[in-house]
Amino acid sequence: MTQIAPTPSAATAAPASVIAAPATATGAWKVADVVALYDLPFNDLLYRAQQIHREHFDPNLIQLSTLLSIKTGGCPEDCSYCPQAARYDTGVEAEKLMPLDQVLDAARTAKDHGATRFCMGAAWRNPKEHQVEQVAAMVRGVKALGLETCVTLGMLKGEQAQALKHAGLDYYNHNLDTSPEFYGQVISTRTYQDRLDTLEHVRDAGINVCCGGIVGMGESRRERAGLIAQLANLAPYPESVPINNLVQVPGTPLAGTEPLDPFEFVRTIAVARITMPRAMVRLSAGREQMNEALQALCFAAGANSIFYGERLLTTGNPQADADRALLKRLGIRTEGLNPQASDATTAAQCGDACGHA
Ligand code: SAM
Ligand code: DTB
Ligand code: SF4
Repeated sequence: MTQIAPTPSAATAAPASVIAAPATATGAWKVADVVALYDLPFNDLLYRAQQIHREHFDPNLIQLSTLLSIKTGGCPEDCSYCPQAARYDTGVEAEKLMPLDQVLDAARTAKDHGATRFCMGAAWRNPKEHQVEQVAAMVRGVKALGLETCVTLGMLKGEQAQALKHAGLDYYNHNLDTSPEFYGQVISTRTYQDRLDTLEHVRDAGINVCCGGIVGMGESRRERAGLIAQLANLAPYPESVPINNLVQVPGTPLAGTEPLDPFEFVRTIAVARITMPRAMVRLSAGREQMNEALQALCFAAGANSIFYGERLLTTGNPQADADRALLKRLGIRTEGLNPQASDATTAAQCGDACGHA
């Protein structure tokens, strides 16, 4: 039975009893229940998301995560959204794996600017054994700076996940990207099950799972709900859920897609927060195309992390000083480094939103 309250008759009725938990005996979210969340009046949805957010997190604290593309372009996959797929003419040139010292320089700079998480991405279908070793060295070095580490390298085998765990990796990012129903319209070179298998290897190795998706690819609301239901029904659900708004890159098949209604993006954040209460919900790609008011709504809906720094992997992101100014106007503080970390600086533990640059 779906736990939706009857429509409140009085204008003052608080929507406290709208869906807050999966209705099935197994605790699984049905797509219909997630659609019902999406269908709530906007204010009711945000109210519920705020309540849940406040139960588990400080609503005025976010994490700054900096991304680095350690291996850019030339990817053999056909992900229709991706500027790094070799088969699309996007102007992204294929590069070799970045040397360790350059990666560590970038991580130090990110830390000096106030990031506490560093995510390294590689345009691979899957890494080879020697590449896992090279990335493991990067993980060790970045971790030694006191930063939280995340990598996204494509499909992983069980032993590869274990090697990364051994290097101290905190999170592995591998997105489901969209619902199983819409998936075939976006990617043909790997299956949904391939993605679930990689997530299982990551989970089994004891690495935190970072798994989310992209909206604005022309999917329906039901398909967005299908993605969220898949994520929320992973057992356990991911510790980290990046919600990307498609960055339309000329040359990719998805360039020219009708942009998503911005409020639908905010709804997606809210629904992710409600269905995965303790996850870090990351307002990820697409921020450069959002105005400040929209980003503020995303924080109100339960987003508690952003990518910070002028570049995502190959596309742009807001300027760091503009982000710091926005957070300051909103009274949002940024997470500090763990003081136990080997090389943590006091600057990064500053309690206000001024940034540390
Ligand atoms: N190659 C690896 C893989 O796909 O598993 C890791 C890197 S890949 C670029 C990481 C994620 O970035 C993708 O799964 C997708 O969700 C996101 N992404 C890529 N291009 C994007 C775009 N144009 N807009 C929004 N998100 C994008
Ligand atoms: C994720 O979900 N989004 C990030 C991160 N994980 C690796 C990547 C966004 C990429 C946007 C397109 C680009 O810059 O190439
Ligand atoms: Fe390759 Fe990853 Fe881009 Fe897909 S998303 S084309 S696997 S880099």
